[in-house]
Amino acid sequence: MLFHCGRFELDLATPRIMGILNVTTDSFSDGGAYATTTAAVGRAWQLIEAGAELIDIGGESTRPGAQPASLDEELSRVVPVVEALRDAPVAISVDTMKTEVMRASLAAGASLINDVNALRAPGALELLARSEAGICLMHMQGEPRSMQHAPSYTDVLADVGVFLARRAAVLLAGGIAKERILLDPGIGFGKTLEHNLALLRGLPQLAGLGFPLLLGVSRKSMLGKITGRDVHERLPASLAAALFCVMRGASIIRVHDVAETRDALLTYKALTGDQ
Ligand code: 7PM
Repeated sequence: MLFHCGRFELDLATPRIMGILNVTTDSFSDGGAYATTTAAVGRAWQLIEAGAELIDIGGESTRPGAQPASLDEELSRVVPVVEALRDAPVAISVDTMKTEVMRASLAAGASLINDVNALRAPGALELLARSEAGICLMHMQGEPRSMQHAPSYTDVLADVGVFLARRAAVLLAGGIAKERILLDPGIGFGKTLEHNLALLRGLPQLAGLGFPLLLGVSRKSMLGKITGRDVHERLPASLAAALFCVMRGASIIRVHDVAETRDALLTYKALTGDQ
């Protein structure tokens, strides 16, 4: 299945790596290391050289408890970086919930909108319907500030699946081509460890919705709970999670550690003999 992502067409028969580029000041793992445009662009090229085929630029920390960034803050952090990368040989994705940030990012050359709020902001769907960019629809229960207070579901896999199927149907009804849509269960976004484990074990069921899956588990607190490791000591756990996600049907893996994940995926592919 070919994924249409702006000027890029990605054959997702082979799992792809999306490198994370946090340009926030309080991101939970890079702690503002790339808060200036120059530093961010330098990091993007490091990720590209390491094998990332998509770069996800996030200007608003969605850490549990994080205060929302202002529109101006988010625009000033993200747009210059997207512009500086507009001719890069990889798809530039912007991780945002704000329609105005989506608009400015698309104008600056972004090929993918990664929306943890699944295009529910006013005007977001209409904006994307007038674009060719790819779209990732992610599930989140509540909002970043409060989502981890008391997550609860009747049946987390069914509930998340229904939400994603409904959002995808709304996009299709809005004239957005199926080939532009990715689905993501939103690991860590309003979920307990048990909820996250159920979603990961149930990926084949989510893949059955008929859209490629994007998964972000890299360095997340669920891995800390399992291993007892601090956020910067979670590479082995992140690699194990990445391979598990690919084995269960994920097409795009969103990670901090691109070179290490690339080697793990190449080894996995050689061992399974899959195409
Ligand atoms: C706290 C919690 C801080 C989570 C940072 C994060 C995803 C994403 C993020 C994901 C998609 C992080 C996340 N996670 N977009 N953006 N899927 N589509 O690990 O899982 O950077 S922010």
